[in-house]
Formats: sequence, structure tokens, C-alpha cells
Amino acid sequence: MSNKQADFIIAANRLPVDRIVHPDGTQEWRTSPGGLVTAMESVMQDRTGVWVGWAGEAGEAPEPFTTEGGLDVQPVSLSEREFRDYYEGFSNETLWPIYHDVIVEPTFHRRWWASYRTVNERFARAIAEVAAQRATVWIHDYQLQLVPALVRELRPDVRIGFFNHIPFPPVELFAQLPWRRHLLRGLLGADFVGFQRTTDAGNFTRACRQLLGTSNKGDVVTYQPGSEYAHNKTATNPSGVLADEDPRVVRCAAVPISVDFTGLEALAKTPAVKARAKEIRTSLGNPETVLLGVDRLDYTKGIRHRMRALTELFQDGEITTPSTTMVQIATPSRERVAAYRELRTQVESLVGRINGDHAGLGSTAVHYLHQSYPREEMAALFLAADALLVTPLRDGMNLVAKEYVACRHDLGGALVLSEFAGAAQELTQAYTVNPHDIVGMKQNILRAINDDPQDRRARMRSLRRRVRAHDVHSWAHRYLAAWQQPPKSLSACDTRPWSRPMTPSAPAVLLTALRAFADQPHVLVAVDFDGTLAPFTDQPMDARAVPGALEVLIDLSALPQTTVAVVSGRDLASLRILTGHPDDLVLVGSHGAEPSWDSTAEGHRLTSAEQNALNALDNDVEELRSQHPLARIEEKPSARVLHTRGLAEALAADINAAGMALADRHEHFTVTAGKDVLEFAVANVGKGPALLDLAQEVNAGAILFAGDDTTDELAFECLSADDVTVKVGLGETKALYRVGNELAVVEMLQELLTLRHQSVAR
Ligand code: GDG
Repeated sequence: MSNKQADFIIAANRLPVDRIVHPDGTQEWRTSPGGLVTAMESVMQDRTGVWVGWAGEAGEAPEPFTTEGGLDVQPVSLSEREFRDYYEGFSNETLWPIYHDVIVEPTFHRRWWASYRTVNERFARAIAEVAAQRATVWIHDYQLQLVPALVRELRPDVRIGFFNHIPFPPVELFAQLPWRRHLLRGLLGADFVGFQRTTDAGNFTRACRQLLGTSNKGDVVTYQPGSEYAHNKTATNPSGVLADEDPRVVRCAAVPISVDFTGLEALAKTPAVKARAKEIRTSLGNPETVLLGVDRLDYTKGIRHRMRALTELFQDGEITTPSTTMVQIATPSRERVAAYRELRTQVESLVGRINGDHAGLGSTAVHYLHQSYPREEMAALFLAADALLVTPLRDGMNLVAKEYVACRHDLGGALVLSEFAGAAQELTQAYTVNPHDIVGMKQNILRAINDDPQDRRARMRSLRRRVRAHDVHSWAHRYLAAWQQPPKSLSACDTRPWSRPMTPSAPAVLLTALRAFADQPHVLVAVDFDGTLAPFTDQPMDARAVPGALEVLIDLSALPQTTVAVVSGRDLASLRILTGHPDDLVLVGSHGAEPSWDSTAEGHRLTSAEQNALNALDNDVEELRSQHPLARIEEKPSARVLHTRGLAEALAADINAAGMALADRHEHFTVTAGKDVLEFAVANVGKGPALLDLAQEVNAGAILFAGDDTTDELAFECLSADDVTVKVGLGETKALYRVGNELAVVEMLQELLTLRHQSVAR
């Protein structure tokens, strides 16, 4: 073991180095330049750091060494048997499927679990030996979930963070694991547990509450080590309580990972890479359209679904060879695991069938490459592709999507992205698809290829802005900042408006209004989304409609002469995702600027003056973002939104003030302040005019509109006294009626469904 003690330790299953053996027999360790290494370089600048991990070869571990890039590494050994049981077995055949929605069935073996524990203990000892007093220890990923608690036991002086690169499953799936409590206790040894998405953090805290009986407040889990045995009273422990340790307070939050934007962009700008991109297109026969897929050959990546969509596109004649061709890089992965071998057979048979049916002499439909390539070649492929298809069924983040965006400095290309990849929460300007919906996927692939080049460039510009602002350096620094942040106090959660007393309209009064409305010949029922159908969440894409909400809307829309719309400030793409792409509902996004019913207005094409105004605003917004890294900026096609939800009051006020100062400088924008949001809209439409337009379009004589926010107030003002306007929650309102919360909205709509049903049956 090394005598070196470090104040910053990274622990990951794999060291970021590969052994290179030269023809003359000499060898060297070369750093494999992954995102994590780049991120760590930027946080290790003023510290002494050591990376603890497996060197990639079974057997005795090499002695600690320093790589040619100056990275100190502390190898941990794995025997051949441990590689099979701990890595291939427990990590990849037990945990991986459970953590990815059980796409394939997990396998449970006690021997694998024993090996996982042994290897985690070995990692913990290696960390404890190299950690200086009060060192910072950052442990990565699902292979090492027991390590935080094991390190804490050996070295209570160190500060421990954990980052989970893959999703954390809902407790219903996680609970299948026979060792579920051990894993949670292992993770709760950390001071801070980071996840890719807030849903993952939420799944984890829920699992802790349900399986360990922790008390959770906001983003903090308070855990009394041993207390879960309360469920397990025994003769030697009649009270069932072993709580002789102090309670532990663990913060859990989402800190989504990213890529080295600047490095990738620079690589893609090198003459060699640009020339190679051209060469690739030439070698493919200079097709009009090159589609690309780059994935580890893993069943989570949705390669089969993608191939099915492609097969149908060729069958339908929507795409043909030689003008369109697909390149699928399927990097070899976990090749000794049965599910991966089976996947390879299936993918290769699908590719074979597509080529058999649709390729010609000298023109291939799918170029399938089961190999890995140097990063320069990857960058060239990204530059050569007109669309990248990223269609996982479940993915923690998906770095390939972000790498593609970072490489497209020419603003070319288009990103087709599964809504089940963590990246979809940030990359909202991608062509979002549900990989299970082959029809939708086909449509979006065609849109990505055929959309107006201007629109495609605008999307790419916006995607690039996002990835540039949230690159891997900012990820690492945000992680460290979040780790140091004091726990969010619960008082922020307790002040949700509808937990205070309120006076909803008397049921009889509302019922009378609903009855009169239901009797109108043709009606428009419209509701806002956030705060009306779905409770607010810290991360906008985590919002979910309360149970029954979407169902009752769809049932209403099935009735004759009843149009149902969801009218929101969100952009149309995210609204589609959050409502589940229902065909029967009309969706109106961006405060009316993106009505799904009017394809000419969809996406609201900006005039060049509007685009210039937006660009000027973006420069100032970037400035604001650099001064206030915790401010969240949402980009909509025709607006920018400053979110301060979940931030400390003083900080939110500062950010708001900075936002208002921007409003003064950018007078072309309509600035609307909502709940913890400030929206700058260049296209001045508004929910009120959008509702009136829609009512006219469908010939509705009466409108019911329910909403909770300031922008809804403006809509209430536009409607007449014969319409039914419903305020949700507390606060001053111009609406005629009021209900308490989202669940009360559902009850009201169910009442309306019954009344409307009776009315149309008469
Ligand atoms: C896990 C989570 C999360 C692939 N083939 C080649 C190659 N790659 C590189 C890609 C990318 C990386 O491998 C793959 O990263 P992904 O994010 O796409 O997927 P996972 O391997 O499943 O990673 C995932 C990630 O952790 C980080 O937190 O995003 O959700 O599952 O960087 O470019 N690189 C080279 N040649 C190849 O052939 N050079």
C-alpha cells in the first residue's frame, strides 16, 4: 500500500487507467480520458488526490503508482472469482436490472452477495488507509454501495459523499432485493448522497422511510442506526431497539452529471476530426441522411426498439437506401453475462433482417459495428451524423447525448432522445420519444431528419447552451457545493399554500355553476397543469398529475361536443411528456404560444427581431447564472424562465431582484412573475387569448378554466361571467369559484363528468 495520504479520495469500481504493453515488452499505464477524470482534475487542482479502484485485470493488484498524467492511483485487487461474483454477478445481474426497471429479470445468489460485501470491505480498507485526517471521500456508483458505512466505521473523521450514476428504483422494485436494508444502511453512511434525477433521490428517501423507518424532512433523511430492528424484536433485544448511536443526518439531492463541453468541442473542431467526418460520409456513399446510434451493447439502451422503428420506416418507404443509412456502434459490454449475449444475438438478427430486406448492392441500410473506437473517431462520427438516436428504456443520464451536442459546433445534426434517459430532463429541445411507442418514435425520427433546417439549428443552439452552462466541471463543483450546503429546513415545505386554512366555494354553489355549464351545447374544459393538476416539485420534470386527473380529463374528452385542454406555461414538449402524449387532449404550451391544435403556431417561429431580442436576453441570463449558480433557467422556444423554487428565501429574493433588473433592460419582453418563477416571454400571447382562440376554433359556447397562478389570473380576466373560472388554492383572485388543491380539482372534474354525461344523454 502507498504511504501517501490524500485529502481528496475518489473511489470507483474501475481505475481510469489501462495497462498498455508495448511490442518490446515494456508497459505503461495510460489514463483513459473519461468524463469523471476530467471532472476530478478540475476539483483536485488545489488538493492532493488519490483514486482508489480496480485496475481491470483479475489477480493481485499492482502497487500504487502515479500515471503519466500525474494521477495517483491505489489499485484494489479482484480475484477471477470475485470478478464473476461481485462484478458480473451481483453488480450486473442483480443490481443493474433492479435499478433499471427490471427490463430483464434479476438473479439473486447469496454467494454473489457475500462476494459483493467482501469486495466492498476491501475498498473501504483501501480508502481508510490513504485518507488523511478529515479527508473528503467521494464514492461512485452501484458497485460500492456498502462502502460509505464501512469507511465511516473505520474512519469517523472523514467526510463521505456518494454519487449514483444509474437510476435509483422505486421502492416496489428495490424491495425485491433480499439485502435491501444492508444496501440502504451502506449508503446512509455517507453525509451526502447524490443522484442523477430528483425522482431517484425521492425513490431513495422513500425506500429509507419504508424499509428503515427513517424520518425524512425535505431533502434530509434522519437515520437512527439500528432502529430498523424495531420490527424484529428478539429474546435478547425485547424492545427491538438498538439505538445506542447518535442519529445520522444524510442529505440526498439530484446533481445531474455532464460532459467536458469545451474539450469535446475543441476536439470536434480539429482539422483532423472534421476531415475524418467528411471521409466517413464519403465512405458511406455520401448519403443524404446519416443516422447514428452509439451505445454500450446493453438491454437498457433500447437498441432493439430503435431497430424496430427503423425496420418500419424502411418498410413504409419513409426512408430508403442509399439516400439514408444508419450507423450503429454497439460497444462490447459484459459479454459473459447471459442477458447481454442474448441481446447481441437479437440485435444482430434484427440488423441482418433490415439489411437483407432493404440494402442493395453497394448500399447498406444499417452499418453495425460491434467495436469500440478512439474518442477522435467518436467525435468524427458525431459530426458526420444528421441525427443521433438515443432511445434507452431507462438510463441514469446518457452521456452520449450530451457529447453529441457538445461536438456539434456547426449547429448541424439533431438529437432524438428517449424521455426515459435522465438527459431528457435537461435537453428539452431534443426530439423527445417514448421508445415503447414505435409510431411516435418513427414520427420523431422523421421530424428530426426533415424539419426546417432553421428549426433544427435553433434546437441545437439551445441544447448546446444548456450543456455548455452545465458541463462536467460545473457538475463536480455543484456536487461539492451541495454536499457542503446546510440541510434545507422543512419550514419551506410546510408553507405550501393549501396546507393553510382556506375557504373553497361551498359545494352547492360550485355544483350549480357546473350544472349550468354542463348543459351548454359545446363546451371547452381547460385546466392549468402545475399547481392545478400536479403538485409543485423542485425539478420541473418531476411534476406528476395527481391520481385520476388525466383519466377524468380523457373521459370528459370522450363525450360529444366536449373539448378538453391543458393550458400551461410549460413548453409543449415537456407538457406532452408530463401528460403522457394523450391524443384526446388539446395541449397549449408556453402560455398560449405553442398550441398543439394549430400546427402553424406550434413551436412559435420567432421573427428575426424576436430572435435578436432573445439572444440579447440570453447573454444577460448567462451573466446572471454565473453570479447565481443555484438559479435554474428554463429555456422555452420563445421565452426564458427563472426558477427559484426550493431555494433559501434570501437567495431567492436576490435572484428575483437580479431578474427584475433584467426586465428593466429588456423592454421587448412580457415579464410575468409566478410562484417562484419569473418568465420573460418574447411572444406575447397569454393563456386568456389562447383559450378564446381555441373556443372559437372548436365552436365552444362556454369555457371552464381552472388555474392557480398569476398567469391564470390574466386568463380569468379574459373570460366572461358566464364562464366558470376556478382558482385553485389560496391568494387573491378574479375567479368566481375556488377549490382547495389538486385533488379537489379532480373531484370537481369528476362531478362535471357525471353532469355532462347526463346532459348529453338527454
Ligand atoms: C452510466 C449510466 C450515465 C461508448 N462507446 C465508446 C465510448 N463510449 C463512451 C461514450 C460515453 C460513455 O462511453 C457511455 O456513457 P453513457 O452515459 O452513455 O452510458 P453508461 O456506460 O451506461 O454509463 C449512464 C453514466 O454512467 C455517467 O453517469 O450517464 O446513465 O448508465 O462517454 O462516449 N467511448 C469511446 N469509444 C467507444 O467505442 N472512446
